[in-house]
Amino acid sequence: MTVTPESIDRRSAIAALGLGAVASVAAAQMGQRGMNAADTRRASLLAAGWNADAGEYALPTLRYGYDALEPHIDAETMKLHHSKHHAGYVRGLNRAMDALAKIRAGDNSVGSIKHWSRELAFHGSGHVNHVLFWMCMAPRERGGGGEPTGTLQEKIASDFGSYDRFVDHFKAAASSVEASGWAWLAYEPVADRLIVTQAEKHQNLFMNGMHPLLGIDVWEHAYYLKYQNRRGEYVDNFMKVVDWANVQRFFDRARA
Ligand code: MN3
Repeated sequence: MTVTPESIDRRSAIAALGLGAVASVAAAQMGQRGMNAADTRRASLLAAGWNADAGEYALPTLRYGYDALEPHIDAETMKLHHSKHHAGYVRGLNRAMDALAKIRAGDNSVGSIKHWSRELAFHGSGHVNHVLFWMCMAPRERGGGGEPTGTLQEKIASDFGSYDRFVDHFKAAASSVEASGWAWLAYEPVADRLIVTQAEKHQNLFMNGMHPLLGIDVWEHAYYLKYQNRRGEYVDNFMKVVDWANVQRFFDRARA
């Protein structure tokens, strides 16, 4: 493959955005199913939201059907959320990347860099957050719900006091995000500490350097069709479909 400044930019972006964790988790699972190395790499990047053949970000296919998280997350919400909202962030991210490349090439005014940088942060974070969000959930018959086990369980108990205290903190964070945003369980590697935090919109208030592990989307598009203004009830139901095995994998990779 020819390495161009453009491809370096995109590869750097995908690493910085935190999608490497998803790609590596997906690659491990695909490798176990007997795919060859080249196909595993292509498919795992696609699972992380990057189409290597087209050289652009892409909407990943969900690992489960739109109705698989019923009754906790309804099929209509899942379909709109994935096929319309997430797809829109993918388009916006590719558009911003293209516009910035044109500016570097001299085809666009540098005066628009501020605008496109903001678009990049918003749509890029929107894309990454949703890739992680879908990976953080699973139907009950495929391991969704329950509680974490192993080193993540131990770390949660040590950093939050207990799993129940973590859940109280996480739910309070998710319930109190002002307007549209997210709550995250994240890992801060310098202090070797788990943190619960919020983000407004997709990216504001998030601390650089943290590795996102478990995120809940609390934009109204994530729950309003079923739960209307009852965000707390949505958060309770989200906890019943958390894929703790994948969250553990993100934790392992963040700590590696
Ligand atoms: Mn969303």
